[in-house]
Amino acid sequence: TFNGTWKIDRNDNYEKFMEKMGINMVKRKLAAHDGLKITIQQNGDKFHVKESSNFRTLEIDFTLGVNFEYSLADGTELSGSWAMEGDMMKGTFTRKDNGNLLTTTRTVQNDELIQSYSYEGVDAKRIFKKS
Ligand code: MYR
Repeated sequence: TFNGTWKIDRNDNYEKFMEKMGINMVKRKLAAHDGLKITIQQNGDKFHVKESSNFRTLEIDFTLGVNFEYSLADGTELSGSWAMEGDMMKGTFTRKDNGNLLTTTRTVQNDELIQSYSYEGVDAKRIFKKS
């Protein structure tokens, strides 16, 4: 279901979310149009994710239920893991700088990948189309 290359189509409340994350206005404006593309390859409980945007290109490997480190484009470091709950990926990450929780989910609905984010009571979504 998740396998393939997904290109950002639209955002929902993403600017408010980034504001809550403490990202300044200039960076928020750039990040709202980051052209994010993610390629997901799932093999059992192992994932390989290629991420590319106007900011950077990187590749991430993780295993469901196993903690790993991930840095946001602005350098903010997270530590946490993904788990599968039914057809949904659920990520639980902690910011290393302040210990706050960031949760995220991924689902595929009507050929779209919907990633939700939640931080300190602010929810956002980024919606991707298969490319
Ligand atoms: C991946 O599966 O793509 C790698 C791990 C993702 C970790 C969680 C991503 C949270 C990103 C939040 C973006 C917030 C920007 C302010």
